[in-house]
Amino acid sequence: MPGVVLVGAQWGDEGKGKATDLLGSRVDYVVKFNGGNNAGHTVVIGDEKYALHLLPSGILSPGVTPVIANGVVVDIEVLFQELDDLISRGVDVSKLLVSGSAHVIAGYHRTIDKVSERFLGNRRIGTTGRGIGPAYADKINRVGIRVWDLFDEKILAEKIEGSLDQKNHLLVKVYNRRAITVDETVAELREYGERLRPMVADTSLVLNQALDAGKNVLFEGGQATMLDVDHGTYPFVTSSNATAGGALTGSGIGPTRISSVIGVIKAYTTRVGEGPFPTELFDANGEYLLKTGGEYGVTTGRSRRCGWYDSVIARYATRVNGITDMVLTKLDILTGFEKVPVCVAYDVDGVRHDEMPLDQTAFHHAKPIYEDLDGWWEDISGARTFEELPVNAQRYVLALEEMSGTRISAIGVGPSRDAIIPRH
Ligand code: 2SA
Ligand code: GDP
Ligand code: MG
Repeated sequence: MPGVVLVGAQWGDEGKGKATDLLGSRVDYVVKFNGGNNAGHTVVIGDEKYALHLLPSGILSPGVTPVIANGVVVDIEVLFQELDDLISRGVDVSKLLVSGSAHVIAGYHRTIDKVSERFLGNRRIGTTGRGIGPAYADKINRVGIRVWDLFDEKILAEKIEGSLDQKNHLLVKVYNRRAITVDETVAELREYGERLRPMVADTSLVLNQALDAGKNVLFEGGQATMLDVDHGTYPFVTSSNATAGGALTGSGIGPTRISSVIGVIKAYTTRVGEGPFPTELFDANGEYLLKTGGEYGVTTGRSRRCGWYDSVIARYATRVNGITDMVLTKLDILTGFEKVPVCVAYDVDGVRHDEMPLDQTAFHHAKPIYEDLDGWWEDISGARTFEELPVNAQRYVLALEEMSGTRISAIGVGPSRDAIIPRH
């Protein structure tokens, strides 16, 4: 291995949780490097279904040390809810490490996230309302609270005071809300401090030492390429770097540590929240993908918007992440279509674009140019080798591989841990 990054290649919910879990038996550390409890990763093990948000999916693999690194924003109450839920289900969570430099989500971040979305009206982002954007904004504005700060009440109160200064002005004068007091926030954050303390570590040091010792470390991206704050469909993005580069700054390791980048991509496309989506379907096919694919948000329960596979996005994701291997998921959901359209390029106001237009106005105007591939009718959920797939399903995978500019090294044919076809 030893340093492997795993990222979403579309707008999220590609099945990163399952892909991480699959690699779990081969890795020593699984690191969450961006985002927070906006993420929702589903892992199905036998009859048990786990929905993970703030915890890295690798926590379900015995032997793995899960790490919440510096690039994450941590809602401590949610962290302990998730931990308690896993403990009650018999999962060993004792190895979890949390970076002291990770930023903390406070109640006022959640409040501002929700009221500002309401205030934006039809310009809203469609956030998860978990306070992610406001917590990252504070980090960049240098008024954020870090995990280290929780252990010194005086410093904590000072920092909260600094952070609340402008916010209360905004909350009271603009949003017509009550002011938030320093004391209530100190009480909220201090409540969990003592329980958190034994988990807190210099995770950059721990990970670099692990890599020096030849351990395998998997960096698990939250959200996805098209939601990345720099490379996604800005402003309809999350507030962190969900692309491979985020694994470096988000965990304090250097680029020379990474040997491969795995992109997880669905055999069709989904998006939750607002923003442009060229291959989105508004017809019975979209409804079919939603229902058959069970495309509902793991965190908020929102219906995901559904559309066909977009190879322009796949090529873009390959490029901006340096993807070496793709895991193609949910091929089983495409069973039963006469033809399966795949977007090969965009028509933007009469001009063909083979590459992703960076100008967001152009991307809003992008109309997909489709190539129709032949479908298949057979149930493929029991296939465990490439050859067991119907010939048209094989052709679909080979066509996607060719169009996306990277090899497809594994194919998902069902939600369970074993429903996967390895290739290469
Ligand atoms: P935020 O809350 O500030 O990160 O929202 C900004 C945009 O990022 C999108 N986003 C997501 N998109 C897909 N999946 C996510 N996780 C959950 C899931 C989502 C859910 O796995 O299903 O339950 O609704 C996720 N998290 C953030 C979000 O929709 C905004 O477009
Ligand atoms: P993540 O955010 O990328 O981890 O993905 P989510 O967990 O939000 O959504 C992916 C959904 O697809 C989950 O319900 C998984 O159990 C499911 N899933 C993953 N791979 C496959 C697959 O190959 N086939 C099917 N049918 N479901 C899958
Ligand atoms: Mg998800």
